Amino acid sequence: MPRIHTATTALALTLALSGFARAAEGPARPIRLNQLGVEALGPKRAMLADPSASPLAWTLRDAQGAVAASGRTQVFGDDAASGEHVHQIDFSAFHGVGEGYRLVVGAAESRSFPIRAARLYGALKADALGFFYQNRASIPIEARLVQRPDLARPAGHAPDKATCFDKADQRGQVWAGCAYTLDASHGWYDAGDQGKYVVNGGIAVWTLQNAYERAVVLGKTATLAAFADGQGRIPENANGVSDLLDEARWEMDFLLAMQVPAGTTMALPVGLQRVGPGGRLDLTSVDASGMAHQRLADEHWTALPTAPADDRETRYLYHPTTAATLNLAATAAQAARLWKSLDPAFSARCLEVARRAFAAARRNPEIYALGDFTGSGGYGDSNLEDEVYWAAAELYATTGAAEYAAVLRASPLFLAGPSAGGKPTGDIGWPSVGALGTITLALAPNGLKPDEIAAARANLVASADRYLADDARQGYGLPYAAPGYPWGSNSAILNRAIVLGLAADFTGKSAYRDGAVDAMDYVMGRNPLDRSYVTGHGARPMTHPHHRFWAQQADARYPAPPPGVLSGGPNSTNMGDPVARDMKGKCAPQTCWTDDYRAFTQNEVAINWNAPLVWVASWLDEPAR
Ligand code: 9MR
Repeated sequence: MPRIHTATTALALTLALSGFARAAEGPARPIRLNQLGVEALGPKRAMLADPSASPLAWTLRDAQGAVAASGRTQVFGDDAASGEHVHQIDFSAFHGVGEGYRLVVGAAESRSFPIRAARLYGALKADALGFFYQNRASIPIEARLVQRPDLARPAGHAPDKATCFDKADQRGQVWAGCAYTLDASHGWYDAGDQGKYVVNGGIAVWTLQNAYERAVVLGKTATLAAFADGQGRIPENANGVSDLLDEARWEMDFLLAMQVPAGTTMALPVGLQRVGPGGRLDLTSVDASGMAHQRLADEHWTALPTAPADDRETRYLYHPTTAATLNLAATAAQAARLWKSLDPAFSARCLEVARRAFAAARRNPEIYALGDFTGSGGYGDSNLEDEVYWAAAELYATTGAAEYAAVLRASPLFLAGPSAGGKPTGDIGWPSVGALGTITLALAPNGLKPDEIAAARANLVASADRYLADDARQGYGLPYAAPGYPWGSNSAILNRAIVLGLAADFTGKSAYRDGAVDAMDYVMGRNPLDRSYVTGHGARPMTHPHHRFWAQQADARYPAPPPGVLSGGPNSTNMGDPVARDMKGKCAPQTCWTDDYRAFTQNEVAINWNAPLVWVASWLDEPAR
C-alpha cells in the first residue's frame, strides 16, 4: 500500500500553486538522501517518513536489483523540524562502490544513487566559487568563463561611483550627504539585489579568505591545488595567485574603497536611538574619518528582472556605521596577512586601511544603521561586542601589536566558541561574528600563549560537540536545531559545518567530519522536501532563485541560474513574501520553502550563504589522510 507523506503532499500543493510542472526531474521520493550519493567509506544515512512505531526492514539493492545489504530502520519518531514521523536508515557498514543503488522499505523506494570511492564535491566546490565571479560588479561576465553562454552579460556599475545619500528617508529623516564621491567599483552584488553591503560583504569575504588560510596553515594541498591559479573560471587565472584569493580580492577592492576619507566631519546618529514612524534621529557632528559606509546601493528597488547593466537607479553611499567599519578592519587585516608575500604593496594598503578603520570604530563605537531607506536591505546590528573582538583578533594575528591584544583580552568573548567559553559567541552569521575571531586565533600563527590557542581550539571543539548533540535530536540527522528556521537557514547549517570541520581538523576525530557530512547531506537532499538546495547538483535541485539576472522563471529572456548556487532555504520565522504569506501556519520549519523566484524570504541567494558552501564543500572534498 503506498504511504502518504505530508511533505510530499505539501510539495505537490506548492508546485500546483506556482503553476510549475516538474516532469523532467520526477516527484519527491519518500526515502531521502544526499542526491549526489554517498561515500563508500563515509557515513551513509537516509530518512523515511512513516507512521510505523516499530522498526521496518530495509534493503539496499544494487543496479541489478540484488540485495547488497539489509537491516532495520531506527524509529526516530515525531520530529518537530520536519513535521514528520521519521525512520532513519543507516547503511554505513556497507562499503561497496558503484552506480545505481536503491534503498527499499516496503513499497517505498529511493531514486537510484551512486556509492563513490572518491569524495563527492569536486565539481560543486568549483561551481560554488563561480557564483562569486558571476555576481561581480564592474566587469563583464565572459562566456568563456561561465557554464553556459546565456550566463554571460555586460558589466554592471562600471564604474560604481556614488556620493552620500542626502535626501529624506522613509521616516522623513533628512541625511546630510557628503562633499565627496567614492569610486567603490568591484565587489559582488549581495544577493538577488544589486546592493553592495560592507557588513555582509565582510563575513562572506572572510569565509573565502579563511578557507584559503586554513588550507595554507594546515597544509591542505588538495584544496590549494583545486583553487590554484588556472583552476578558477575567472579573468585572473593566469597571474600566479590562488584563484580563491583572487576572487576574494575582488570584494576587498570594494570594501577598501568604502572608507570615509580623512578629515571628514559628518552628522551621524550616535547611540542606539529608538524612534517610531515619523520620528527623527538625533544627529551629532563627528569625525568620521576612516569609518566605512554601511552600503552602496540603489535609491529604489529595481524590478525583477533587471540585468546589472540595465540598472538606471541612482546609487548612493549610505551613512557610515561602526559595524561596517569593524567589518572593514577585520577583513582588511586578514587580507593583509594573506597577501603579505604575494603582493606586499596591496598587503600594506590593506593593513593601513584596517588600522585606520579600527581606530575610527574606537572613536565612534556606537553608530548604528538606523536609517529607514528603501532600495536596499538594512543589515542593522545593535550589538557590536562581537565585531570589536573579531576585528581586534584579525589585527592582532596580523601585527602582534599590544594595542589589539589589550582589546582582545578585555573582551568577554576572548577565545570563545559559538556555544562554549567565557561568553559564547552564538552561531556564526552576519550579525554574529565573534567566532570568526576565535577561529583566526585558533588557526593563524599568532603571539598568544600556547594554552590560550589551545583554549580557543577547545572552545570550538566543545561547540562542535553541542552541534553533534543537536544532530542526535533531529529526525533528519543534521547538526542544527531551532524552534523556527531563520532567513538563510541553509547558511546557518553550513556555518555550523565549518565549526565541525575545524573540530575535525583540531582533533582528528571522525565524529566531527560525520557531523559536517550530515549538514551537507541535508542541504543536498536529505530533507523532507527531497530537494537539493544547490542549483545544478542532485536529482531535484533548486531552479528558480530570487535573483535579478538569473530570472528565467520571471522572464524567459533571462538565464536560468548557473550550477552551484545555494538557496537560502526554509524560513519559518519571516514569511513576508507573496509566496510565503500563503504558507503561514501550514508548514513545519524544514518545509517552509518554495522553488519560486517571488519567494525572497525562502529562495533568495546571497554571498554570505554561498561562501560557507565553498568552505564546506572544499573541506569535505579533501582526501582522507
Ligand atoms: O540575510 C538577511 C537576513 O538575515 C535578514 O533577516 C533579512 C531581513 O532583514 O535580510 C537578509 O539580507 C538581505 C539583505 O538585507 C538585502 N540583500 C538580500 C539579503 C538576503 O535576503
